[in-house]
Amino acid sequence: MASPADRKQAQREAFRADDPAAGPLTTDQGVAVDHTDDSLAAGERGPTLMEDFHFREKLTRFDHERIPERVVHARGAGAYGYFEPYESCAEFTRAAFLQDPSVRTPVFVRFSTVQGPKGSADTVRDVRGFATKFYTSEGNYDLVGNNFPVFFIQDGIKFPDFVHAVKPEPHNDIPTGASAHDTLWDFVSLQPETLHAIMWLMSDRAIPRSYRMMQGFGVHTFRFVNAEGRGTFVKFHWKPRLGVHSLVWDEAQECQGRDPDFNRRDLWDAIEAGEYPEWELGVQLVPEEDEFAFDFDLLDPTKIIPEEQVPVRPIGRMVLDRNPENFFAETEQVAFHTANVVPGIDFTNDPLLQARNFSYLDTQLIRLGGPNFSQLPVNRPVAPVRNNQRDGYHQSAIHSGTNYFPNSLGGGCPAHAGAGAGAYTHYAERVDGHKIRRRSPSFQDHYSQPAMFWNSMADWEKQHIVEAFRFELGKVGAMTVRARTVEHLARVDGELAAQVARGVGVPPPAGAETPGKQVSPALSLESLRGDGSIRTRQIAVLVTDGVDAEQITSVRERLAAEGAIVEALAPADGTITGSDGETYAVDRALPTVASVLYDAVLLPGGPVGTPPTAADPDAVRFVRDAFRHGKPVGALGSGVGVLSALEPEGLHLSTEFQRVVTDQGVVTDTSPGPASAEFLDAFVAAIAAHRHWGRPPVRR
Ligand code: HDE
Repeated sequence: MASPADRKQAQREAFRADDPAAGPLTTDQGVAVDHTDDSLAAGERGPTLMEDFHFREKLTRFDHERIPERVVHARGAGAYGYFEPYESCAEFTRAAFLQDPSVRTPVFVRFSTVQGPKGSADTVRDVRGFATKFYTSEGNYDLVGNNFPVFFIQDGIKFPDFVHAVKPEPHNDIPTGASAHDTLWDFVSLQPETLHAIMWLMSDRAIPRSYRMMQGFGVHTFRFVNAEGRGTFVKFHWKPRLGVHSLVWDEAQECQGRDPDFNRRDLWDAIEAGEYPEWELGVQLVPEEDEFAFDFDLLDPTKIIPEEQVPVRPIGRMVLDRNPENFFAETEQVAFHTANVVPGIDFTNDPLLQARNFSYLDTQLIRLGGPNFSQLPVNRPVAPVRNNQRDGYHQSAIHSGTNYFPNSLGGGCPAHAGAGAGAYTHYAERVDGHKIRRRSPSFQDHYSQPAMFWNSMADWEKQHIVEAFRFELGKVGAMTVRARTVEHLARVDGELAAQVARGVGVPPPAGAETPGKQVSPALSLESLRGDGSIRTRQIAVLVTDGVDAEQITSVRERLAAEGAIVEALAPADGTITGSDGETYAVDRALPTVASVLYDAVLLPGGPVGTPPTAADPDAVRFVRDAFRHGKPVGALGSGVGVLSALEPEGLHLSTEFQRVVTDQGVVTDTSPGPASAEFLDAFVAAIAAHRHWGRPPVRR
C-alpha cells in the first residue's frame, strides 16, 4: 500500500503507457505494422493509395497533436512534490491537509510567464505564475498565485481589456514576451489601478534568477473557516528557502538568446540533481472583526497587507522532488481552477477572485476539449470521485448503475455526505445590497501603495526601476502615452517621475501631491536573501593549458562542499593539461556558453607571469559581462592580471600583492599555489551575496 505522500505517484503508475519495447509497432487499433518508412503506392514511382490506413492514421494523429495554448500563462514548467504543515492550523481552518504535521500532501506546481506564447523565452520582463495543486484527502485544492502580491486590475470584467492591451498588438502580433509597447502603456496611463502591479513589473521581481528563488502569493484575500464555522481572512505567501534573487535587465535580455529555456532548465536540472527546491507557506491572518481596520479594502487585489502590520506566520513547507515524465501529458494538461477549494478554505467578495472562479473552468473546457479533463492523470484527485456527471468528449470511464439523484434503483447512491462526513459547506456570509455596476469608493486610492513600494526600495532597486520605465516607455511610439504615464508617476513620487521624464523625452511633470512616506522593509530584495548559502549557484572557472591545477582543485573542492556547481570552461571541449602536466576534463567549451548563464566566475593563474586567459577574447568578454552584471569575480595568481580588462568598466585594482583583497565582490589573491582559506571564505561570501550593486551601472 503506497504511503499517503506517494498516493499521487502510485495513481500515476496506472496511467503509464505500455513499454513500446515490449512488442512490435502497431496501429492505434493494435494491428502490427511491418513497415513505416514508405507509403503504400501504386508502383515504385506512383501515387500514394487511399487504402494505406497506416499512413493516413499516422498523419492524422500528427495533424492533431496540438491543443490551444493557454490564453495567458502559455509558457510554463512544472514539477511534483509534497507539502507538510508545521503544526495543526485547526484554530483557523478545518482543511484536512493543514492539520497534521505527519501527513504529506502530494502537489503539482506549474510556474509560468504570462504574456508570451508557449515557445517564448523564459527571462522576459513579466509576472511569473506560481500555481499549486494540492491532492488532498478531501479533494483537490488549487492555489493559483503569482510571484507578485498584487494584480493589475480590481475587477475581473476588465481582464480581457488588460490582456488585450499587454498581449502582442493585433495588427502585427508584436511584441513577443514583452510589455514595452504602446497598447499596454496606453491602458496603464488610462487606468491608474494598474500602477501598483506596474511598479512590481518594473522592478527586478519581474526577472527572477530562478523559479526556485522567487516568492509566490495568493494575491486575493481568501477565507479560512474552522470546524465551528468561524471565518478568518487569509493571504497566502510562498517564501523560497534559497532567498529571492533576480537577474539584471541587460543580462535577462542576453539570456533570452543564449538560453531561452533558462528558468525551466534550472528547475529541471536542480530536481534531477537532488537539489529539491523548497518554499515555506506563510499566512497573514486577519480576524473577521478587523475587516475594516485598514486604510485600504481587503477585497482590493491591488493592495498588500504590509508584513510589518500583519506578520506572515509560517504554517508549512513545500518541496518539489520529481520532474514530470511527459511535458504534454502533465505540465500542459494540468488544469488549475481557483474554485477548486476544500472544506476550510473559502472565497471573499474580491471582484477579481469572483471572476476567476468563472473563468478557469470555462477556459479548461475549450483548452482541453470537453468536461472530462479532471480524469487526466495529472488532474485526477486522489480523493474518491462519485457523482452522476456522465458522458461528454473523452469520457474514459465505464460507468454503470444509475446516473440521477435521488434514486432508489441504485440504492440511493451516491448519497449526500452526512453530518461530520467532511462535506464542503460555504461560509454563511450575510450579503445584502442593490444590483449596481459601480466600483466601491474604498477601491479608489491608486497611489499610496505604489508609493510605499517605491519608498521601500534600496537605491539600486530604485535605479533599476527608473531604468525599466525608461526602457519600456522609450519603446512607446505615442508621446501622449509616455507623458500621461509620467503624470501618474508624479503622483507616486516626484523624483521617480522626474527621472523617467528625463529619459523618455517628456516634460517633467509639475509637482503633484504624493502620498506619505509609508515604508515596508519586507518589500526590498535586500531583506529577502534567504539562508545565505550558495547551494546550486553556477560557478564558471575559466581554464586553458598550463592552468594552475592546485588552484582549480582547491576552489572546486570548497565550492562543491558548499553545494555550488562548478564548471571548467576552456576555449575548446575535451581536456586541458594543467601546470602539473596532468590532463583535466573540460566541462564546456567557452564559445557554447556565456557569462549570463552563470552566477560567478573564477580566473585561476597559469605559469608565472602569463595570465592564461588574457589572449582569449571569449574569456575577457565573459569576465567583463560578469562584472557589469554585478556578479562575484574571483582571480588567483596571474589570473588577477586578466582583470585589467575591467578597468574601462570602472574596476580599480588594488596594487597590494600577495594577499586577499575583496572589493565590491571582486576577490583577488596574487599568491601562487592553492587558494587560501581566506580567499575561499571571501569568494564564498561574495557568491552568497549574489550581486554587488556598488559597481558602475551597466551601459551598453
Ligand atoms: Fe489567471 N488565468 N486570471 N490570474 N492565471 C489563467 O487559466 C484569469 C489572475 C494565473 O499554470 C487561465 O488555465 C482571469 C490573477 C496563473 O496552468 C485563465 C483573471 C492571478 C495561471 C485565467 C485572472 C492569476 C493563470 C489561462 C482576472 C494571480 C496559470 C489558462 C479575473 C493570483 C495556471 C488557464 C497554469 C491562468 C483567467 C487573474 C494567476 C484564462 C479572468 C490575479 C498562475 O482562466
